[in-house]
Amino acid sequence: MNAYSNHIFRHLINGRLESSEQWFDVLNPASETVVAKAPDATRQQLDAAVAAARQAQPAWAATSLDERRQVLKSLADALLQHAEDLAALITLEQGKPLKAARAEVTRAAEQVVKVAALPLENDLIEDTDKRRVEVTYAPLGVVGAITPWNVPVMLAMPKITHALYTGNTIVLKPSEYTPLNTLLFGEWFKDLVPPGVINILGGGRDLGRWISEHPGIDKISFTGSVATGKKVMASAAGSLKRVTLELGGNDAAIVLDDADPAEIAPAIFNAAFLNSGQICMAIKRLYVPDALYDDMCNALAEIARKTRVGDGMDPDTELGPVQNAAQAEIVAGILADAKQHNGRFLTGGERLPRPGYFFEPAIVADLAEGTRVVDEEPFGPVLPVIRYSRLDDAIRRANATQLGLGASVWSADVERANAVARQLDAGNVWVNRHVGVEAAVPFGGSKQSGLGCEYGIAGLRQYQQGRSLYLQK
Ligand code: TXE
Repeated sequence: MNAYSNHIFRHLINGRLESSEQWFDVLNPASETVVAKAPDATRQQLDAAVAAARQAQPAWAATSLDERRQVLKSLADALLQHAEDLAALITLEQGKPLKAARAEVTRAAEQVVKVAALPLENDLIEDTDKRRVEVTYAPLGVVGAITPWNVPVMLAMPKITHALYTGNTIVLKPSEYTPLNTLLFGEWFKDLVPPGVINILGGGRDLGRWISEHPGIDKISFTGSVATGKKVMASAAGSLKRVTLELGGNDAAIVLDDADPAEIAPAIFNAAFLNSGQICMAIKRLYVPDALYDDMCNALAEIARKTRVGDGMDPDTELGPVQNAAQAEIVAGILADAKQHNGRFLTGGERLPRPGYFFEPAIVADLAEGTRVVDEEPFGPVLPVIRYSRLDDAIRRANATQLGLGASVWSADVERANAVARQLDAGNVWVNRHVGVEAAVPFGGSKQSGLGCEYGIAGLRQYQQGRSLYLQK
């Protein structure tokens, strides 16, 4: 039993909480027991949500930016007001430590306000005696948003914010692994926005596909795997929907030979193992020069040994479980492959023999490209430390992947690090840090890590249709 066992989670459609014909179990990844049941939307319920969103959109678009800012602020306030309840539910269904769940809620609320403070102005291209050329921006209409299970609130709220701030309405589907938090805040949002402006539906892959295909939806904002992102794009092609895709990463971090391993190890460890490695822009490959290799491996292993793995509800826990059984299988397969290739495990390497999807954080040395742990995104608590002899070779290897979400360079000499940073092919490149999204800065991936971006003016523009106006004087 938990605080939500008897809670009836419902869809939010046209300003009303609606029940379902079918339900599915949502599991706690720390115990593999049922947290609660989630409603599974029918096609008719999706149609009703899309119709409501379409109907509500013109009036919503007619409100002023300031009014929309106020409404968005009220959503952020609702999250903060119920932060403890929401954080507890995130931990129950997602697994992360309660402290991290609280931080997710607070950060999501802050980002709502910051994104809704960005200026949304027309662009003036020319203003002469003869003519005025300007670009105006209108909402697209109805946005379909599909979110994953790793940081459910932190990924859903920006989609709501981008859509609403730019005058669109939204139909949102959270992951079937972690739908409860999103359905819960739907209950609080119900009376804070006009009916139909925000619609939230529980459901799985079928519902995701129906949303991607739906002719009444104008744009899809998707965060998830590369494989599913491609399917979404194919489904969206039918009505030539706009798409923003935020997909997986296999982020490289390159340590330069002047860095101090002991000093940088905590930040590198955190950026690799945060949320048990289940962050799209976590460090997933660490390139270290010969001279520092052993020291870097040992410094990371020392932190890993001290890190407490357990149920996120336990206040001592620093790393929770992997979120679901399928992901645990992927991680176990990648660990087995690393062993087969004679990877040297300084720590970790096994799934823990107890209920829940737990792994000790694994630091793996002596492997290179051609192994799954280096070539694929584990999305779990494992980091390969890869040796290099020449910096140009490390840069080439860091870039030699079909993914390009983030990358970073670590050095005591920032000038030198900046020069390397400029050579890394990724949507987001950091120096002496890794991971992080700022409201004013576009966040997107290069190559197969995504399409388009969110955040910043550029991110907001993706929710708008530009119109080039050639006005005569
Ligand atoms: O993601 P999916 P999964 C990566 C990570 C992980 C892998 C699989 O590598 O191992 O993805 O995770 C909905 N049309 N990331 O299986 O399938 C689905 O219901 C439309 C990276 O959970 O991409 C869910 O709401 N929608 C990532 C959402 O897509 C469909 C975070 C994501 O599910 C659909 C999480 C379809 N055909 C995992 N099929 C990141 N970028 O942060 C499924 N969905």
